Amino acid sequence: MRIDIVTIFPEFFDVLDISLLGKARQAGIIDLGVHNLRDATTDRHRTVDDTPYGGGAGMVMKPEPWGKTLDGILSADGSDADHEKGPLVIFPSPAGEVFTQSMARELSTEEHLVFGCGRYEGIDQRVFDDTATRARVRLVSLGDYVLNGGEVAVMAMIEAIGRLIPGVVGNPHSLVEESHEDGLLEAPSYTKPASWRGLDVPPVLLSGNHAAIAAWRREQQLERTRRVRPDLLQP
Ligand code: 6GU
Repeated sequence: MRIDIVTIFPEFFDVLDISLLGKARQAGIIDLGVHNLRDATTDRHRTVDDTPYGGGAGMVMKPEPWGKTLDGILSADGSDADHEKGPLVIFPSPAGEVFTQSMARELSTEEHLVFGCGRYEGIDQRVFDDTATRARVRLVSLGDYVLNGGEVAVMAMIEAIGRLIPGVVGNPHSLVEESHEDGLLEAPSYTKPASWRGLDVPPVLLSGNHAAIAAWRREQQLERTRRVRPDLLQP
């Protein structure tokens, strides 16, 4: 998968060199490009924002540097009028659709993702409208709270998506038994020692009875989900 990120803080993404995703890049599974939005400015101060039309607090990101940067990324991929295929452009935004495990799974099958990180009060609306004439565009939110910019959100999305790409996580079975894959929270986990600080591992897990263990885990998942996230159990 090819991933391009547009940001005014390219150093933010230096950490993608390490850990699981760093290995995936070395293995050629993920090809990452980070683009500094300010490289597409023409003035001495490398200005990327301006005051909002109609007034109001804060600053809005100007369209021209976005247009120039996205033109370069999208034309390199031969994107054209056929936007069923080609790159998918994602703008992290608290005004977007909520990112979920099923969205991560869907996005992990894309060939080319482009993330546009906004800062300040947002990006000029025409950047979304213009990009949508050439590519699929989605606004995506991590949840109902506000971050200062899209960078942290993009980091979270790339980690969630990247680990679902075949070959990135060593043991694919570890992806099956985790929270949200079956619509429930995961069961608690234990390892040795069997007793620690007076706390014992639930005896069923030491029983060797695989059917009983599976039933216990299922019950734990249901109990946890009912208690912490009843919204997940609504039809
Ligand atoms: Cl994707 N961006 C920003 N700026 N704030 C957010 C968010 C995204 N998701 C939740 N809050």
